[in-house]
Amino acid sequence: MIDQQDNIYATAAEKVDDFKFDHQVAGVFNDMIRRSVPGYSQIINTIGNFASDFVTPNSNIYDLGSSLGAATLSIRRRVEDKQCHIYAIDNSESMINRCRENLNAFKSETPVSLICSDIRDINISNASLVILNFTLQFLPSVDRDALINKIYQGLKSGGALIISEKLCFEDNAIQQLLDKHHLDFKRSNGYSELEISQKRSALENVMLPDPLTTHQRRFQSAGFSHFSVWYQCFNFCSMVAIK
Ligand code: GEK
Repeated sequence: MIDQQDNIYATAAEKVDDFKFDHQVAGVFNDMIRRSVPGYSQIINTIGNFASDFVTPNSNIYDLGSSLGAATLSIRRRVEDKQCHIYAIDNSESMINRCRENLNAFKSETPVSLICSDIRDINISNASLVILNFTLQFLPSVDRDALINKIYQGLKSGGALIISEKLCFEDNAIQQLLDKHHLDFKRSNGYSELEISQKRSALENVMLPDPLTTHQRRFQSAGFSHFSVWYQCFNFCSMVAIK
């Protein structure tokens, strides 16, 4: 598939609407996420490596908020001999349609069910690996504990949740410092000041990052035995929690 360049916010809008994962975003998503999220490629690649660590034969794998299927593809390559079933779930029909094209571009023996649904409405069972790669931050805050609890209940003992998020910081000096470096990262990837500020307005009410302490509290109260940050660059991090 042709990787279109993200210039959605390049021209000044009279009013910036709330961000939506619509047809326009799905068309440029690959470029958008790589130029906006430091470490994205490394995280996707490492999710595949985690699959080698955690996926057990005849188990289920869930990619929640799968977008164009980058994590699903990274995992699928590593589990061909495990008779697993991958569930890739996203509530954006545009994302699901493009994801289907991406998955069909590669041959595989591992079945993938692509489901257009809200991740709050799906069942999780017999899971050895669950991925929430930059998805939880888009859920209303009040629904986040319940989702992490549901994931814990659906995981097999020894199974893992990999969750990547933008973080916010209780310490204002750290918040400002890491935010500044993230903005520099976006500038260095060719985003203009206008694009940066309009995208920021669009996301303001839609993407609400938690501090690390909230994630840790959630893992603990869900019952996870082990959890740690395994990657951080500026205000973006990825964590692993093991049942
Ligand atoms: C990747 N994981 O490339 N139910 C289902 N899907 C949802 C919901 C919901 N309630 N809320 C948001 N989404 C991907 C990147 S992007 C992250 C994930 C970002 C979906 C939404 O449609 C979008 O595709 C995805 O979650 C978030 O590894 O854009 O920063």
